[in-house]
Amino acid sequence: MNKGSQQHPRSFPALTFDNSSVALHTAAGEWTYSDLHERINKMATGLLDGKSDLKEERIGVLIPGSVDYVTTLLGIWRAGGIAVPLNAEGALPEIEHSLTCAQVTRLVVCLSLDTDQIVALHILCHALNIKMLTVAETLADVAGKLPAIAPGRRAMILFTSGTTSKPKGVVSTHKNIRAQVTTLLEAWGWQAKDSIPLFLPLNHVHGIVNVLCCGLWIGARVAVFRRFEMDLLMTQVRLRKYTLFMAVPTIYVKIIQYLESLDAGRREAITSAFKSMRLNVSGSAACPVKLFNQWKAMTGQTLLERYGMTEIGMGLSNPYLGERRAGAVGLPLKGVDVALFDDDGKLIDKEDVPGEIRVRGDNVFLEYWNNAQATEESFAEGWFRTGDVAVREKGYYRIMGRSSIDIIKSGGYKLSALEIEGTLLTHDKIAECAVVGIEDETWGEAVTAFVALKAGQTLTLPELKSWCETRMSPYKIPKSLCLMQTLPRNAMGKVVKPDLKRPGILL
Ligand code: MCA
Ligand code: AMP
Repeated sequence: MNKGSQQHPRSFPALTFDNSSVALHTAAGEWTYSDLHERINKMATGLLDGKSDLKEERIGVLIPGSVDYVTTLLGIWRAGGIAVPLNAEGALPEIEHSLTCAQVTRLVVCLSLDTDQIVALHILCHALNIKMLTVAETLADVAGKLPAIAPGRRAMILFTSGTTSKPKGVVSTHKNIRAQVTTLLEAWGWQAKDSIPLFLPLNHVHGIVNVLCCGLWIGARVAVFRRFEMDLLMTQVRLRKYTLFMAVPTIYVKIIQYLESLDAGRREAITSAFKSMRLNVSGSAACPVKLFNQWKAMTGQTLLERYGMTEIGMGLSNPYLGERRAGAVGLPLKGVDVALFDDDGKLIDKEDVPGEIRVRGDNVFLEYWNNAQATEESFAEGWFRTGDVAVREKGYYRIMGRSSIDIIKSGGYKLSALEIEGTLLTHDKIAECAVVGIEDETWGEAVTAFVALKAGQTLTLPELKSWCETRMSPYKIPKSLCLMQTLPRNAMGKVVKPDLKRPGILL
């Protein structure tokens, strides 16, 4: 195993590899660790543009999965900047929020984005006084001297939805990322000979930390896809290109549906390839027991379910060796303190008593960017308050739900009902609305809008969806619309959302 992280404790270890093994496999070709190492250092040098250190300048990254994405992310880290990865499929108002909130001064884009999107980004960046650049024009001809980065410095801002209407910027330091990576390397037995596909969005911890950073840290091969593409991915799986597979439950559901659509021979070729892998991991949302059992029956793989959050990386995990229990998220990872607290903020030390999960450790983020109040409110006596409720049963944690009904998990994405409601309320025809997540086999929860229209107005779901297209990311757009005369409210005038989540409400 490469001992890079020990030789160079201050820089991201991917940059300490310098050998001819394949680091990245992309549609455009393969990149060895030496190639990547050199390219990242040239990018860092180009970003520095004569300066000795970026000193935590925020640099946006709007690039789909590719060598350019990796070069930019690690180039920013190497030059002392803060990377702000953005949703390449996000709507313009969302991108604008992230850019302004994080006070981004430069945005690295990829010219293969849609032309209309590039034009719109140009106009936006001009208005916000942000310099837009590409990787090709930024790469220096030769790598220059790069700064030493102290571990406590800020490395990344990821936007996450919460109980407030607009997403908040979660700031992680180099030390946080290192802690998040190294605990997983050990827990899941990562090896340099591993090979893993990366098809998850690259503005979230799951794709960035669990797959990309872990893979590059250990010296493994990471196969980067522009996005999740079933046929392409399954072809590679069938060719037995991977030893590891990490995905959200929705993706496992979609693969099962895909496999069921194949003839027996092709299905068997893929299921046996999954069977031969070292490990299949599920996370970002609850893995239903039914899915766990279906996957095992179909592929022979016992899914390893783990629990994490943007603010903490991973906190709990079923064991790599040992019992992987269906419906449970296992035990605290090494170096991560996890405990349950009751409503009065008292530690729960008994089993079978539900409480809020709170987390401590080097893995826990530093702050919400420029939001001291939200940062302060999210900690209690040094513990980060996740807002998730769990119970400990026979040693293992089981997630029971969230303390806020306004957070929806759809296909692994965390969404704020309030943010979606805020946008819907700007629709001319909508008088009042409430957004909830309704249980759904594919998505986990499906965004559902309950709407009361202004007098004399009509609105169909297709009309609403097309109106939403330029205003929110595709995965936030309501999957169902339920028109009501008025919304159910309690004596205080607050919408009674639990009534709207009742099973069968949409029938
Ligand atoms: C796509 N659509 C969705 C979602 N994704 N709708 C609701 N929820 C979604 N998650 C929309 C599409 O825009 C499209 O709309 C329709 O659904 C069908 O799209 P389809 O092609 O089937 O889906 P897809 O484009 O293949 O995407 C599905 C996906 C994707 C691959 C599961 O959602 C995904 O990558 N999810 C993973 C998110 C993730 O990595 N989360 C980690 C954050 P229309 O038909 O109208 O055009 S959590 C995290 O990082 C923490 C730390 C953790 O614990 O891991
Ligand atoms: P995010 O803020 O996008 O990082 O999403 C983190 C949230 O995803 C957590 O607070 C949980 O609500 C949820 N989550 C992650 N993993 C699991 C899991 N295995 N089971 C249930 N919920 C999960």
